Amino acid sequence: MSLRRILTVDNRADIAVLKQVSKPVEAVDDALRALMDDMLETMYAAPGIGLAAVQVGEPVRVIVMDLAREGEEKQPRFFVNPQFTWKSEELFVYEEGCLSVPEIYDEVERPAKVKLTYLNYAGEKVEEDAEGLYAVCIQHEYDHLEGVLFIDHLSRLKRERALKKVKKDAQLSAA
Ligand code: K1U
Ligand code: ZN
Repeated sequence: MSLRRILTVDNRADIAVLKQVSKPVEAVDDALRALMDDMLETMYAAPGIGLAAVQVGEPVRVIVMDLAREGEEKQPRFFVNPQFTWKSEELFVYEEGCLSVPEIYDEVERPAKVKLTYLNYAGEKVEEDAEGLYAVCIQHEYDHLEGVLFIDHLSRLKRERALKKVKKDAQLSAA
């Protein structure tokens, strides 16, 4: 397993990759499992609760997640080719963050509950209901597969302020 670099929005080349629509996975094989292992290690190290493959420069439809709290046993989850089959009309607001938009947190409103299908680490089809943080996180990560960042849900003013801050922070930490 190895740690991968997480692409961030202070870098123009990284933005071009993050804006891509990720391609469907054709087979859940050992090469894909190696990518998922690297993503999980990278997510734990960041630390984060979710990560999409495009965030490590691989525009394929793969997500990893672990919503276990500190001190709880790890609960890694792997999603290949996820699809939503239903979204509630009821909405839920949550203050989101993103490893590709470091140190920016803001409220995003999304459907409170979703139903989804995906292939797991073994390549088996899973159908699941999600609510609470699980629903928030899977929708945030699914957005990455479509080239959408959580700041794209904010007003133009807030998005531009966020991008400016991320760039300034990156310059300061490089100096
Ligand atoms: O960049 C990402 O997609 C990961 C992101 C996932 C996420 C967070 C909050 C709402 C929706 C989606 C993160 O993990 S940001 C970091 C974070 O939330 C966190 C880090 C350590 C402990 C607890 C949370
Ligand atoms: Zn994100």
